[in-house]
Amino acid sequence: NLSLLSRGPGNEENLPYCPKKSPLINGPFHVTFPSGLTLAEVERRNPLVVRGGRYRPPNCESRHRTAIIIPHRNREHHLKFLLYYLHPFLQRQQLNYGIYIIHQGGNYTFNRAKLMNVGFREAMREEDWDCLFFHDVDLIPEDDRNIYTCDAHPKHAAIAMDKFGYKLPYKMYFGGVSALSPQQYLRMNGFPNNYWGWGGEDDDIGMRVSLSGMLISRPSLSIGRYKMIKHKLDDGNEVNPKRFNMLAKTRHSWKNDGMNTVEYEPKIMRPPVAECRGV
Ligand code: UD2
Ligand code: MN
Repeated sequence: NLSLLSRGPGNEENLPYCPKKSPLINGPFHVTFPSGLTLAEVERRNPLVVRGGRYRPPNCESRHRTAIIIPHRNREHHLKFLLYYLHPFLQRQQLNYGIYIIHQGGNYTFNRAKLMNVGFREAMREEDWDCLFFHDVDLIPEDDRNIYTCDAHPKHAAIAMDKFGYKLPYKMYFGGVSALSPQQYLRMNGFPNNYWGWGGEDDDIGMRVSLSGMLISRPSLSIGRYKMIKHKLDDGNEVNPKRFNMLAKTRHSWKNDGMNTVEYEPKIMRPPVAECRGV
């Protein structure tokens, strides 16, 4: 019995598959930032989320296993709002999901793309995810028809953002929120490890997609809509002056820098259930 097997140990119920299209999808919703929101409130609103930010639909076997990878440092305020919207959003899509906050320790210059490689490795170590969403902490989706599953080609999901007037800023843009299957991610050797500070890494990633012979898939402009929480450039994430020189070399460097060279010292935080439910 396949549905029983795929549910894994500890879940003996034999549930039917969820419908191909979730009946809980509502379409556009209005994003606001309620004052006084706490993580405890996010937890209270998502009682079925368990340790490690994991969820599976209670009444059917999901057809999709999606990991959300969020690069993070000193953005607790944004993280709270993202989780407030993202948990219910993913639950309405009837996904089997896990949210991984990949926190960069210390004060050294921030490295968004390398954190994604770390997230990929740690998430895949834990579960055989069939899709990974690489998600800025400050981007809130505004339409739940923007389904968090993977396509036949790497997907750029954040196509229409308020900060760019809900238009794609340029054709090769791949920043904000993107989604790749493990096979797609490894085919392009993951993301670069050596972009320290702000900028350039998203274009490097976009170039890797085409250098490895893949196309970019996108939702429609009316569905791939996001609101970005307004912010300044963070301390420790100064603009990277080397970004243009580095981008000029990507076609030669991508095979020698990425998932095959990522090194880091992991420190996995797993607070007790009561503290981390909803995170
Ligand atoms: C743009 C891109 C982003 C990335 C960045 C250049 C959009 C919406 N996003 O974002 O994908 O390519 O340019 O690097 O255009 N972060 C922290 N702590 C920090 C610094 C960054 O958590 O101190 C994380 C966080 O998830 C944040 C992301 O890195 O959303 C990108 O950094 P940003 O939001 O400061 O950059 P932004 O908005 O210009
Ligand atoms: Mn931002």
